[in-house]
Amino acid sequence: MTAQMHPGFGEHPVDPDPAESLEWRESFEAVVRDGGAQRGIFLLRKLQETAREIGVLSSTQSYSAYRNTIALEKQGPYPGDLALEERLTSIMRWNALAMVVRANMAYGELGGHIASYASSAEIFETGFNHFFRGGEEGDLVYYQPHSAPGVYARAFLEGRLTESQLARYRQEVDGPGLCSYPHPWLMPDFWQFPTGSMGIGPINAIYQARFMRYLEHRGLKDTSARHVWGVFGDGEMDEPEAIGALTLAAREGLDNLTFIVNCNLQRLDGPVRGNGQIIQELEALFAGAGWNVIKVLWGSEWDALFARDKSHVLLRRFAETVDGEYQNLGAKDGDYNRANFFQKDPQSAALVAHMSDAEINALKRGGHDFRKLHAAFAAARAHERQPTVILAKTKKGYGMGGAGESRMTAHQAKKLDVDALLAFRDRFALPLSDADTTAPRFYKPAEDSAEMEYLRARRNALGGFTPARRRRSSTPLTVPAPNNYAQFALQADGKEMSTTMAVVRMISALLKDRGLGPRIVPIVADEARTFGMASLFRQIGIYSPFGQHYEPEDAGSLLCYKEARSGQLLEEGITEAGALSSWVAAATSYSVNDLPLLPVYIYYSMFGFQRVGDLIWAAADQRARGFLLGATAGRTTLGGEGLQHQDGGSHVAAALIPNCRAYDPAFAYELAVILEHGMRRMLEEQKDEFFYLTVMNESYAQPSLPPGIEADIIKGLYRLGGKGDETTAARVRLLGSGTLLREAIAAAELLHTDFGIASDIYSATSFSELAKEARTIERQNRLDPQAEPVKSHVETLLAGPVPIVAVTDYVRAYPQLIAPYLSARFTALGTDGFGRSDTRAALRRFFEVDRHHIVLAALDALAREGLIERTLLKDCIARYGIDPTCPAPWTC
Ligand SMILES: Cc1ncc(C[n+]2csc(CCOP(=O)(O)OP(=O)(O)O)c2C)c(N)n1
Ligand SMILES: [Mg+2]
Repeated sequence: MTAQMHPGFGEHPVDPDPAESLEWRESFEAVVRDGGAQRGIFLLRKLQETAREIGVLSSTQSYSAYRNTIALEKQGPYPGDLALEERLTSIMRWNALAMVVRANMAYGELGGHIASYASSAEIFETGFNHFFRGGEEGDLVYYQPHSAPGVYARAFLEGRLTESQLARYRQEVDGPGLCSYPHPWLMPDFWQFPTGSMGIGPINAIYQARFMRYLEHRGLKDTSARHVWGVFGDGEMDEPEAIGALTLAAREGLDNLTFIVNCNLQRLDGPVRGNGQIIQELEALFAGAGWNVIKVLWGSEWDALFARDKSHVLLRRFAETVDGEYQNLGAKDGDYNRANFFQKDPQSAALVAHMSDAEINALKRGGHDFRKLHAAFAAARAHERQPTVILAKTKKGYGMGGAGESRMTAHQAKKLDVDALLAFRDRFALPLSDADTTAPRFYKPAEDSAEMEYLRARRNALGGFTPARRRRSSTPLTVPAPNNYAQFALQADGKEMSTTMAVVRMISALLKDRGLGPRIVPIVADEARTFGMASLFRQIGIYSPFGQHYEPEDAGSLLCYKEARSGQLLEEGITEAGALSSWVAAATSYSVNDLPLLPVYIYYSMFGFQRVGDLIWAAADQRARGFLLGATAGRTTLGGEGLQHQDGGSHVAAALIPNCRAYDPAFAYELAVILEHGMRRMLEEQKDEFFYLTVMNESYAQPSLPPGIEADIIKGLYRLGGKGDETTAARVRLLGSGTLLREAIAAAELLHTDFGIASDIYSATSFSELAKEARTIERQNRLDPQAEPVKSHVETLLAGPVPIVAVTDYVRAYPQLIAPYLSARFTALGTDGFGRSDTRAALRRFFEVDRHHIVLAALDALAREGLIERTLLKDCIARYGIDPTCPAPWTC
């Protein structure tokens, strides 16, 4: 090892004076022998202090030696039947492998992973046999996604999945197949947590554990017995989400949380840290974040070697070995390991001199050793006041031999040839004939075999099977009547307010409802004041597991910053990913806890679908029910904030999520109608959908709800009124959503007074809802050619040839969602391009979505239809001072 290698974990510079080093080491050992460990630690601390004082050390080393954290003498006796568990694990391994191989023998395109579960089988089985509690109040386990075949293999033995389901792994379309990764949407009775997109599992697990505490502290549910486990990959830990919330878990003392990171040292393409040591790096990271770290690096076979290694040569050799080399050693045989690991140092060579190559080969990594794993899991479960991470060192593709074990290409291996299948069978002593092995057939021991009885007994002792998911809550929530919380909006009588103010007022009122109030979970990411929610601080309190250990600066004020153990508001700080994770924990509580809740997360709409869109996609997969409120929405309505804040796209992104129902209401009464509808759908009818509502901070006169339009508001479009003579030929239809509806109304006025053109005005509360229904009906008509074609709401309401101009504060793609269903000329105006800071009026002029540009677009449409002279456009440009030489907004 040279000093030129990449600095960091695994670095071990050449010792310039070994004799002097030895003297230091011997005197330290002598001190500890005579004065005890405490004395040794004291001296080390003093040395560190001195080193810092004289400037040779800037910080302390934040990781420990490369060995198991739990010493042999602390390991405790093994409480299970090792032989049976090993046999069961071999069977799981086999069935998981057979599932992938069979699918890919039939259809090479299906894919799947063998090597990941092969490396984590012992980790999973330790959990399943001893720790993961099942049943209604069981533990919550976040499974590494591409180890799903192992979870299916177990469910097969448990009698929860059939052989034909296993045979349909990754073939879901025509029958009860098994999905690739954990997807509650696709297997709603089985998977609880979607983890397929790396990083989402870890952050969701942390906030789930935190949410368990929230429920407990608020007196909503006793969750004290529930533990949250997450099995993740070492490569996955590079995802910012995976590690972004570690400090929260430590800060809030989440000892109900354990991560097990399967450190097989590899990810998809190659080693996670070829030139370093991922385990040491993760130890430093987790320990630094305040976690309890347990390393499980070496199997029991090493114990005897460690006992004889008085000079700690093994630890030195481990420290010198980088992960790329560990992987290579893992792929090779005992003789290679002897030559390239042990014989690098005469002392370590001597340690294994008496061992055969086969015995060296059999020195396992800790993550494949039930005894070591069990000790670590038990220690994690018993540990108090901190979350625990178990760093388990394994081999990727363990047991796959030349077909994958520690191989660079292990992750991609999906097929095994005949010899590899036979070798796997032999290595794990599976009772399969050659024909059954090469088929390959699934294997299930007889129901009355010792293995099956053991498996069932263990699950019984742990309260039932896992994973298992509840579809509906047993007691749905009742939604209060709107006059209890939204009267001011329904009968607004022209009062001025913004839709943000309106929604906050409705939520504040709902919070006071006896039944629903306590079940509302308001969530903010450090923007409560922005949205006028500061009064909630005192009204419901900010959740803090520690209460409030200080007198707030504003104590005594009506808006004072009150933290409380029973606080209801989740004030997440500046982490949209964290806030979204809290939202999903609350939004799936109907299933996870049989306790329906109504989470309302209000945030800067730009930092939602765009910033944490993948977390929202996962929430949709998880069948979340709740409200996402995209506040300060729209690219021109949020005046001064500029390019990174002004949202012109979230409605397009929301439209891509099948069970997301998104609305861009203009008026407070629209909002009230949608809020009520959403609550009924999610809480009373228990529909697995969630609502995205954009709300704005522009204050304007709010009309009262006209009679009879509630259903159309929900469908996405209603006629608000008209301007001018009903019978004029030169007539347009103006559609607007959100605050831009008001520009459409103003444009109708101008068209009438300045050009004598009549118009109909429509409020489009949701282009995505309109499009969703229209495409459903389009398809229905296509598939039922005998029947008279049915018309969708948008086709009915906007029938005929009168030109249509639609304007929103979003990009044109949003209103264009309805274009295919219209027979009239359709013009969409929108805010395509980068935002910038200025006044609303200036921005609307810039993006050409103000009343003048709407008039111009209407005249253009009418001229193209031959209904007016084109010269009117020139008049319009001149009259309103429109600069035709301006570059297109999306080019500047
Ligand atoms: C966000 C995201 N990026 C990429 C992938 C594709 N992917 C799936 S598994 C994998 C490698 C995982 O390595 P690691 O976390 O170390 O798990 P191992 O299989 O080694 O246990 C990758 C890149 C993904 N699923 N999600
Ligand atoms: Mg890995």
